[in-house]
Amino acid sequence: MFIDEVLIDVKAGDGGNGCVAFRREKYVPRGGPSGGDGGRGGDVVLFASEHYNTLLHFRFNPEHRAERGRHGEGSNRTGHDGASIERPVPVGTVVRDAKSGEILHDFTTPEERFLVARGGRGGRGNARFATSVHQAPREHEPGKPGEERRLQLELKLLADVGLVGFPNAGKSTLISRISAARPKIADYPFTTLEPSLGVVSFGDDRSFVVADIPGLIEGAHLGHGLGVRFLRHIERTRLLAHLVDVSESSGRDPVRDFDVVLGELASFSEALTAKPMIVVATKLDVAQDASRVEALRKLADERGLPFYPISSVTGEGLERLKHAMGAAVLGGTQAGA
Ligand SMILES: Nc1nc2c(ncn2[C@@H]2O[C@H](COP(=O)(O)OP(=O)(O)OP(=O)(O)O)[C@@H](O)[C@H]2O)c(=O)[nH]1
Ligand SMILES: [Mg+2]
Repeated sequence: MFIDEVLIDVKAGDGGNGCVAFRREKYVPRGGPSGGDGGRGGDVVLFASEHYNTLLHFRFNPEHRAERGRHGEGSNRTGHDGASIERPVPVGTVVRDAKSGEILHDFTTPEERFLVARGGRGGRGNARFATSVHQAPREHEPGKPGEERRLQLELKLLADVGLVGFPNAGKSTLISRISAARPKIADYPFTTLEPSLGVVSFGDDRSFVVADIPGLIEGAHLGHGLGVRFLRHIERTRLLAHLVDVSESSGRDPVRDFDVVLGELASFSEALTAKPMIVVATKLDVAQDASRVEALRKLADERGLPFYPISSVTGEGLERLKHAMGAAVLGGTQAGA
């Protein structure tokens, strides 16, 4: 199961209370105050881990509490600090305060750490309140409560190129041809139910990451099909590759398909439509009717978008497409190679 959004509750440990005590020893009359301070409560820390690809591990485990600080004791003994807890999140996780919606942190690199709830300070024991004119203080402080908050965790995959298009357009087939990813491929809509990533290597040891996401249909922003929530995974890409099936067997109008998908992208976020886009005509091997390909090419030309006809079956156009993607995300002069 691919879980990309969860709510969790975190609670740092409370500080331990300060203690009231007086030294009582044989032959030491009127021993001074000796109440120790409370220990500090433990923190709750999130850290980015490459071993996690989803937020699934939080699904049935939504509460995370750190240990409280122990109370201070007599003979000036300070209470032990509570142990902190650390929880892994996948790289690409955005942490929000669930109440205000404010973004608290955005995990972009492995091993990055972020404190989400600070442990409470321990209270001072009465020994700390003694002065020359106040030699038997009874003052002491309770520990401060640990921070407590509800967090919304949202995973946004970190990919360079996002594949968008209608169901059945050939997105998964393409990623399986240009990377080692092996997503499910089948001749029916909505084969892909969750996003996946593929690493594409090209040139001399250079590589970039492509995201395959579920297909979009008209009204996806209203919840039709699988909806548009997966689009969050391509929000951070630098390039969108818009795949359009130009084969006859699809029985679809490539130009109309293109505009429908564009409309769905726009209704999700204007920022998506502002991203650089390339148009990829797919299934060239079964596109006998050249007019469909040409209609799409014309549309791409009119909008100033680069156009790449391919066949994932014969391999036609794949090298060129790969290099165009690489050049767009990594820069350099590889385009059209
Ligand atoms: N002839 C031919 N068939 C292709 C080509 N690319 C994909 N197909 C076929 O088209 C069908 C759909 O391919 P997928 O890669 O699963 O399509 P998708 O865009 O990932 O579809 P969803 O996951 O449902 O959104 C499969 O039967 C593929 O074998 C191609 O270049 N030529
Ligand atoms: Mg697919």
